[in-house]
Amino acid sequence: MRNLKIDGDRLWASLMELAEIGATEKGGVCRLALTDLDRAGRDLFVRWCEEAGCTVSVDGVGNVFARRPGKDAALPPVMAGSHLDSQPTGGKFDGAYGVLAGLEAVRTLNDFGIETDAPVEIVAWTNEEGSRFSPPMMGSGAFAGVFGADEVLARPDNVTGALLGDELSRIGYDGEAPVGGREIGAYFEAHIEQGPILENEGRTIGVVTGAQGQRWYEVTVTGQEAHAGPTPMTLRKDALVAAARMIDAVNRLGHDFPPEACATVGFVESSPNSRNTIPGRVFFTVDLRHPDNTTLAAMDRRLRNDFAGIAEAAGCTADVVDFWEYPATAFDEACVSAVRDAADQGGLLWRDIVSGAGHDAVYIARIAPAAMIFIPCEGGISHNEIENATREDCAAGAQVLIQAMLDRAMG
Ligand code: HGY
Ligand code: MN
Ligand code: MN
Repeated sequence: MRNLKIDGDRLWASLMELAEIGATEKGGVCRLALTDLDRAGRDLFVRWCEEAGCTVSVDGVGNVFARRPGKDAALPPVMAGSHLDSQPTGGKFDGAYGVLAGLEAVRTLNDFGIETDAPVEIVAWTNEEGSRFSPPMMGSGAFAGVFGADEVLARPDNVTGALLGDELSRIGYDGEAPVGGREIGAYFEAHIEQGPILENEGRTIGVVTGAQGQRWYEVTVTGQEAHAGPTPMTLRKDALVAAARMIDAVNRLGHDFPPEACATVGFVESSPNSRNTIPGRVFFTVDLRHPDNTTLAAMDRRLRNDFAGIAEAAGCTADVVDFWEYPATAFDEACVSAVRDAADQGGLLWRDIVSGAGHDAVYIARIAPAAMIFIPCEGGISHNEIENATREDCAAGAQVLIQAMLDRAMG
């Protein structure tokens, strides 16, 4: 099994063909979850899987599974996958790479006529990004029992209010298969690093040992609308000024817990958004991350204290809602070792790394042995249309993926 070579050109061609769906002018993709473009990406993936001889099923929250039979159907499948939805200004590789690297593994097993002991499954999870519908990782979260399926189906589009379940049936991916409740032998997810470490160190493979914890908040700052002209500066309750100071405090919080802490405000709505009315209400989101749970809790306390002081000084109130969180997560040591061994077999330069981003593997790790494989991305840039990876690194990551999968799927 050591000399199974994946076809890097075939993988690259599939990546570039998928990237045409939702292609943006700057070379990225916009395939927001459950839009017509997400449907088109799913349809292409399903066609490719069926052409590769897989049996495709869709579960009640739209997760797509492509199953390649093994000698023993009773064995839990070895699974590889990621997500097909993207950020609004996303790139060609985030998510798509992990799904198509899984497909390339199946295509390669077919090329060599390999029959694995355990079945192999490729999966595309619904709404990993959490951009259109929040929180992220909903498909894998429902499969792992973190969210109820009905809870997921009832989530509204953050802008239009359209329900996830309605959008799922509109695009025809409201599947019949049960959501979760079945054993997975092992789960591997190949992904671009989305950070600068591998590229800076000239390494090809990141052996992902786990992922940092995240805490998401929804904040509503309430002041008082008033006329921009006759209202003296000293009498104002300007919700946007208070929010601006809080946003700056979030950034300072990230800098104050170096070197790993991350703190971001990515979504802001001000109302009434009129040029000559003092804003009375501002809604914004906060994303805090850290690999150590104790430090993440300290960041949480600091955030609440900062916001309370800023709101009071501005004559406003701040309602801070805990929206979503998961603790720092460690991956399965046997799966992580399988990735390390595969990278060694390939003579690739690798290093252990903790994921700064969230991934479906984090939730699947709660119900099955799971690990991830990172490859570098140019400048460490992701969630950006210029996101880029090389054909060679994509092939190297897929080669590590198939070897790690075989390590778990053969006897
Ligand atoms: O936000 C994340 O870490 C991932 O891209 N959903
Ligand atoms: Mn991703
Ligand atoms: Mn992403």
